[in-house]
This record gives sequence, structure tokens and C-alpha cells, in this order.
Amino acid sequence: MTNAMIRRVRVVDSHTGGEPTRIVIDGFPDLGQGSMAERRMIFSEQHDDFRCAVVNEPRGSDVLVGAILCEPVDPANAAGVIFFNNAGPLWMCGHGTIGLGVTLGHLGRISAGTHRLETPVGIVTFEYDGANRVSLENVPSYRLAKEVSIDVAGIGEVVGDIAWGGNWFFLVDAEHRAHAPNPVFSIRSDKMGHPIPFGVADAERLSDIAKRIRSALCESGITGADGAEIDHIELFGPPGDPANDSRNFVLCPGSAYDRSPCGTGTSAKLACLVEDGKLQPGQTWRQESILGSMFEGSVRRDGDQLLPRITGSAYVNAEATLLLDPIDPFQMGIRA
Ligand code: PYC
Repeated sequence: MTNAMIRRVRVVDSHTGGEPTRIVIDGFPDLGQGSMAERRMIFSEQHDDFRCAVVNEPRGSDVLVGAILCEPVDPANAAGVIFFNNAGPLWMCGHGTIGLGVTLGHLGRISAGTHRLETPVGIVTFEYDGANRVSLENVPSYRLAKEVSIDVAGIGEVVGDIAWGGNWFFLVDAEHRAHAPNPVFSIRSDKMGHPIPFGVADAERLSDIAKRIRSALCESGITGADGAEIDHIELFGPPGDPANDSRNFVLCPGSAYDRSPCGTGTSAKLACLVEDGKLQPGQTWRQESILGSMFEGSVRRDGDQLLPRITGSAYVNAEATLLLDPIDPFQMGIRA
């Protein structure tokens, strides 16, 4: 096999609050010139092997979120993007958008200022500070259903909200259930009786709970709008840092959990808080992740639409060329 037969794929890796993003900047399949929704469909139907090659083992891992950096339809926009992970394409990704903004700055393709990004679910505007910080204004977010009750195997009744923040979420509040006879998950206390926030040490337990909830939603036929699968489960507890408002644990499609506070999940949360009157437009919400990393969020009301704004920091940590060698039995990754 000659070197010329090896396919080369250029990527830039970053992390946002601990959650990795691998942006493919060159060597990806031709997805046409359509909208990002059309290109996402082509990617999903015709190039799933490429998705696996980029994010699955042995090059990637379950945690990695990938992104194809596309030419925008409107040249006035900074870029187009299609996000994906080990389970398939995503609709939107907040931590990934922060990573993308910082990556475009790192590559010298944008400078500090306001930029527009085309995504499969609409235009996302972001402000880049010229270093590591990005604030994005997400697509309109909303709650579809409040206090939906489901029967979860091994747990019992679980109550949560269904909300859209660029992906579909089922949001369950631990405090809501803390005094119930069988709380969905308990928050442990220290000797003084102060709650210990759930942390990485609890990730396996929380993943198991979240997976059971997701299976129950699927088995009960409970979906997002138009029958869309609710593929993200978000559990909330008290923050570790009293300066913050809340800590979350987000199970992503597949079996990995978000190391960041999840931009789309925080957007869904903000929409629920505003609809409950617990957060006013313009007011800041500080959402902590299971790692303790934090996104600042707020909401702008535009007519009847709620537009979440999410701020976080990302750091570029690799520039690499992936080699897809035809003699390698796992050149296209290991399919889960
Ligand atoms: O930040 O929106 C997000 C996200 C979705 C999946 C992983 N991160």
C-alpha cells in the first residue's frame, strides 16, 4: 500500500469546560451546497462511516463530539457546521459552538467580534473575545411539556419537563424529589448536613439513572415535537460553588455524559426557568457541570421567542492529521 492511498483528515481539537470537540477542517466528504439541515441528512445517510472514523475508537472515544466545518450558504456568515458524536449527528451543540469560535480564532479565520454560524436548526450568533471566551445566542428554546410523569424501571415514578434547547431534553430536578419517599437520586450530606453536590465519583450511578429514564421515555412513546426522540437526559442538583445556581449531569445520545454544563441543555433549562417565572429575561444563571466547570446563561425575549445566551471558555489542545489507511482493519473506527 502506498502512502498516496492513505486518506488524510485535518482536525483541530479543543475542550470547553472539559468537554472535547474535534473540528474537521479538511478532508471530509462532499456534502453539497445545500442548507446545513440538508447537508446533515446527506452526512447521516451516506457518510456514517466517516463519522465513526473521526469520533469512535481507536482515534476517538464515546465522549468526543465532532464537527464538520462547512462553507456557509451565505458568505456573509462565518461558517456552517454539522455536529455529531459516537451515536450519530446532533442538531446543535453549545459547548461545540464555543469550541468552534475559539478554533476559528486560533486558525486566524475570525477576529474578535460578532459572527454568525449556520447550523441544521438555524442561525446561531456568537461573540468571540479574541482569546478563549465565546458567548453564543442560541436558537429559540422552549418547554414543550411540564411535569411529565413516567414509570422508570428500578426507580419508580419520575417527573420531569420536556424542553428544546437545540436538542431535545428531559429535565429532572433532584431537589424536586428530595423529600419524596423514593427520590430519583439522593444528594448526600456532609457531617453538618450540607448537601454534597453530585460529582464525577457519582457519574456511573447518575448515568445508570439517566439511561433508565431515557429508555422509559422511549418505551412510553414520549417524544419531543413531531415525534422527535428525547435523546438527552438532564439531572439537576445544588451547585458545588455557592456562587453558582445549579449543577447538572447530562447524558448525551449514546452512553457518554457531558463534561461541560451542556450549552443546549442549559438553554433548555433557561427556557423552563423563564416559563416558570424563576428567571427574568436578562438575569444571569450560572450553570455548573458535573466537573464544576461553569457556563453563564441568560435569556433575551424577542416577541414570543426565548433566545438563550450561553457564555463559556474553550482551549485548543491539538492540531492533527487523521490517517485513514485502507490496510487498517479499523480505519473507519469501531462501530459501537
Ligand atoms: O453543549 O450543547 C452542548 C452539548 C450537546 C452534547 C454535548 N454537548
